[in-house]
Amino acid sequence: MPAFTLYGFHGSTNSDRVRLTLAEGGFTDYELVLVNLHKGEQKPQTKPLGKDPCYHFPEGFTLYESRAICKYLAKKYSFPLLPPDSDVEAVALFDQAQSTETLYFAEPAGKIAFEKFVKRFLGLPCNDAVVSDAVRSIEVFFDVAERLLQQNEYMAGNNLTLVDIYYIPLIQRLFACGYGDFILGREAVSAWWDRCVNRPAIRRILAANKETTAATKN
Ligand SMILES: N[C@@H](CCC(=O)N[C@@H](CS)C(=O)NCC(=O)O)C(=O)O
Repeated sequence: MPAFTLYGFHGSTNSDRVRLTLAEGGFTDYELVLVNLHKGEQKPQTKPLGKDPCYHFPEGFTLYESRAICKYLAKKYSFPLLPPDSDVEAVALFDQAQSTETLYFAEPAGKIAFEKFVKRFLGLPCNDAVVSDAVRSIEVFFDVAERLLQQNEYMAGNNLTLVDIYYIPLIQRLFACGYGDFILGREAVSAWWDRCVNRPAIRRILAANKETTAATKN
C-alpha cells in the first residue's frame, strides 16, 4: 500500500508544485489520482473546498494548499529542500523568499495564467486590463529578482529550496502563454531558470507533462 494518496487535476500548476517536490525529494511511494475536469470527471468528494491538490494519509490526515503540502512532505521525509531549523537566519531568508513568491509573483502570474490559459478552456473572453496590470507587476518583480540572483544562485540563498520549486509550474505556464521573455530577457533570472529546470528530477516531470499534454490533444 502506498504511503499516501495525492489528488489533483490534470494540467494543474498547483498539483505540479507537489509532484515536483516529491520528484526532487526522490520519493515515489505514493498514489497519484489526477482528475481530468475537461473530460467531465468529477472532483473527489473528500477534497475540502473542492480545490486541488489535496493529500490524504491512510490514518485520516488530510492536507490541502500546495505549498503547505510541499513543506509538510519535505519535513516528513527529510527532503534536502529546507534550511535546518537550527539556522535561524537561513530559515528567516527562506520565509522571506516564500512570502515574496506567493505575494509578488504567484499573485500576478496566476492572473495571467487564468486570463490567457484557463479562460480559453472555459470559452470566456480575456480581460486585457487585468493582464496589463499583472504584466506590469511581474516586470517589477523580475527586475528585483534579477538583482537578487546576481548575488545568489537560488531564491533563498545558494542552495535550491522549495521556494525555487514553487516558481516552476507558473513560470512554465507563462512560457505557454507567450511570456517567456520575463525570464529569457534577464541574464541572472534566465541562468537561475536553467539551473532549476535542468535538474534530472525536474526534467523528468516536465517531460512527462509534455507527453500528457500531447496525448490529451490527440
Ligand atoms: N492556493 C491553492 C490553489 C488551489 C486551486 O485553486 N486549484 C485549482 C486548480 S489549479 C482548482 O482546484 N480549481 C477548481 C475549482 O476552483 O473549482 C493551492 O496552492 O493549492
